[in-house]
Amino acid sequence: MKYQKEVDSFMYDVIQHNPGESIFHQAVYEVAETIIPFIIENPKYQGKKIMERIAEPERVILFKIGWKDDKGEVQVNRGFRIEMNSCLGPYKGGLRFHSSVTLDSLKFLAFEQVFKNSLTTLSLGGGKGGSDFSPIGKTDDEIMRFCYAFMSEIYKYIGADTDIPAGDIGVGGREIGYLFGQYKKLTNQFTGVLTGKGLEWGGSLLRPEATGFGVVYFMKQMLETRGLSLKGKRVAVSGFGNVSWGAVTKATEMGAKVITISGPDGYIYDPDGISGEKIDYMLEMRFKNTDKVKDFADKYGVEYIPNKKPWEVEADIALPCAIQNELLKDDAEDIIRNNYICVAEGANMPCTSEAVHLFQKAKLLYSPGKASNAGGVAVSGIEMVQNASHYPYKKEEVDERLKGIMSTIHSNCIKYGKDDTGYIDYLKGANIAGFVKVADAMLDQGIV
Ligand code: 2IT
Repeated sequence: MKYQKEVDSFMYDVIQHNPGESIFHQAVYEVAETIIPFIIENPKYQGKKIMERIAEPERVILFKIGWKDDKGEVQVNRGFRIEMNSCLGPYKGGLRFHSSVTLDSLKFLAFEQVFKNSLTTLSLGGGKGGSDFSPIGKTDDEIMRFCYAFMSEIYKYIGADTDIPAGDIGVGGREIGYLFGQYKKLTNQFTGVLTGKGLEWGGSLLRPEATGFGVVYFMKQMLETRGLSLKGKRVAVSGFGNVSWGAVTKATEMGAKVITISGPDGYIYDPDGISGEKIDYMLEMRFKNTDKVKDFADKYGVEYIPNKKPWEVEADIALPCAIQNELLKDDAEDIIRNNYICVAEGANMPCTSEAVHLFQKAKLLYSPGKASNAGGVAVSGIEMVQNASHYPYKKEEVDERLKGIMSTIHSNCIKYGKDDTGYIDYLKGANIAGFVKVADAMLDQGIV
């Protein structure tokens, strides 16, 4: 690759400066591969250490969370909020409650969020937070006590114009409710400090669906670049949480057939397509605090394949909607061998760098999460607008705005990512389009 030496030299410093943070290194590398060459070819962005500054969080808050479980035993968890970049607006990004949460994984997510939020066209900086607390196997009371303990520390740093958390893995409407209740109690303020709120108390219509719907709107446009439509296409989805649920709902509604969902325990194969009551059951599973998709197979008598991933089935479209680095080189080889047309990321960085390079080499339609899953944070931005104006939008209004934003992101990916042969490198396009806005704002705001 042209400028490989410059990319390597940049990465050498990032790795020295952030030892042991391999997921963060991976996310920065995936951006550096396209942005370092872009900076070299655009003198305006040189000499200001812009990428070095974007890769450095503006602030990291790390704290202890003590709480008691139902047996009265003391539990200790670690809480984080990474305030990554506020050039475009207040820090914005979800909270993840999952056993895999570390400073490393949240720095990767916060870094991705900066580019994603820039792509949404809204005024949103980037941040991310969470805890290594796992809701799996916990009772509702335990989750409530944990959320209160988490908020008792983090409330000092967040605010409707400062830093606005939302949900992510392990944090849905229930958790946002407990977090909001505690914020209100501690500050005596009812403000739009969190998004993903309940509809009756400041939430936006379609926020729960937004990430998955956005993925499908984006994927539809990807197919259209090749003159294809979604109708009748077989879609393999991974995960069974919020993003998967939204994606399954919208893909089915638009005439595609979703034939898999998955969990860490394996995947289910439903050749007739997941629809109707089965989609609603995905929502119910969340309240069981389980991460086993087998439960779905048991209930509906569909095939369950333990310890395997969906990509071994024959399908047309892959939507990885579970977690980072779930789709490895071998899986990418399965996808290419099975002649999939399109891979659109619903999760954040679910495909490893090796997998992404294989897709690009095979000229598959491939989009990174920062582009295709930006619908979630985009509707969070729309929730903030509704909160600030104290005026709720209708469902159709939110849906139109979401469609418009996904379409703008798609156009921007083409603008910066289409090569001479007509192939659209969505990763390159998303990186450059996201970078330009942030970099221009940083140049305007000086060295702070
Ligand atoms: O990864 C993501 O974009 C999210 N978890 C949503 C963040 C938000 O602030 O709505």
